[in-house]
Amino acid sequence: MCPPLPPPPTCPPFPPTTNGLHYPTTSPTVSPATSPTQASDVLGDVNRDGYFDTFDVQALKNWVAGSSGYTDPTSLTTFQRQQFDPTLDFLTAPDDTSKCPQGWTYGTPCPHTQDIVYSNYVYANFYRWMKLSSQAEVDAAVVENTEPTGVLSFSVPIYGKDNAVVSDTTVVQFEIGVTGDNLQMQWSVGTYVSSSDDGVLVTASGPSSGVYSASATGPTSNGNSFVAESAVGFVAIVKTYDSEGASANERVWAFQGSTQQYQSSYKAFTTFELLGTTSAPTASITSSPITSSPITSAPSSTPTAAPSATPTTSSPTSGAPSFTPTTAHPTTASPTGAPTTVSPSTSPTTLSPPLMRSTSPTTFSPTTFSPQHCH
Ligand SMILES: [Ca+2]
Repeated sequence: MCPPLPPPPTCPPFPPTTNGLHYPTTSPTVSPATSPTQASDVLGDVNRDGYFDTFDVQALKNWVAGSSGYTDPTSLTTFQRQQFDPTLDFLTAPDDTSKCPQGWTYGTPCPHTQDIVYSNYVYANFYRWMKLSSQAEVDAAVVENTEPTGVLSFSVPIYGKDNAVVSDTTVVQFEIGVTGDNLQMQWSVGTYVSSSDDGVLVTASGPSSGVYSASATGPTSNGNSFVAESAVGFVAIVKTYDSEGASANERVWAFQGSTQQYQSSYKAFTTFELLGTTSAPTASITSSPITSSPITSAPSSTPTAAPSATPTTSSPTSGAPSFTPTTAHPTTASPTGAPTTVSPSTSPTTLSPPLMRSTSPTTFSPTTFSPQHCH
């Protein structure tokens, strides 16, 4: 049986300070600015007390659970709400909104379970903050590609849990979803690692003021120009090491997904249009047809439609033949007046002239008289 608890101490009006300063005894006379400046924004500071610590992880849990006092984020700053989502999938909305807490009506960025885990892992120094807060910022800073023969550049700002630059325990790699000749782009900043399941992998240089970067020019096989490609994916992979220089599966995170991360699959953080030349055709023109036989069948010997019993025109288009000649006279010219032979023939065409007389003379019977004066 425990002894009864002693009575609680009488609390002073304010808790004691640890830095020797004294709390004010009167209320401030000037209201704070309604929109805190960006300079006061601390990565991971969900409860906006100026620090990132386990209270922020707990606050994030409360928001995901919808605990009392953690259901209406409208009074929070935009930056504060972005700290709900350290995996940055609010930059690929509406993907993020599908993960909002049940009944959440405040849109993206949404707090969800993966963000609690991520925040906790940053606190444990396994993960890092990637400091990007808008699609415009992503478009402006992550990828730059000005012309086919120009430089293709990538850069992301990465910070540790205390919002400071970490250089000795962090490796940042970029996975660029190019294909073909572009896999052989020439890296002038950063170190080529290998081709990957979904493109090419390069270890970024840096950090310089927290920014890790890599740059490349086009492949030599295409005359140092890139080959034009659309919707090329960009993935940033952040890998950390402990003080012994060891890493582990749970120290690798890909924004938004890569087979380089344990049990993850490729998902671009952003995509871009790679300016470039058009590559030459990969196959030469063939002179013979692609198919060995015509693609249409031989014509049928029978028509597909039966002839109609009724003509489509009511009468023939040409008139019936005329019974009367169209010309009144023969078309041949009149005979000429001159004989066509030069001289008459010496040989009559008939052997003898036609007889003018009858071959049988007309006979007359003489008149007979009786002798009367014969002496
Ligand atoms: Ca905090």
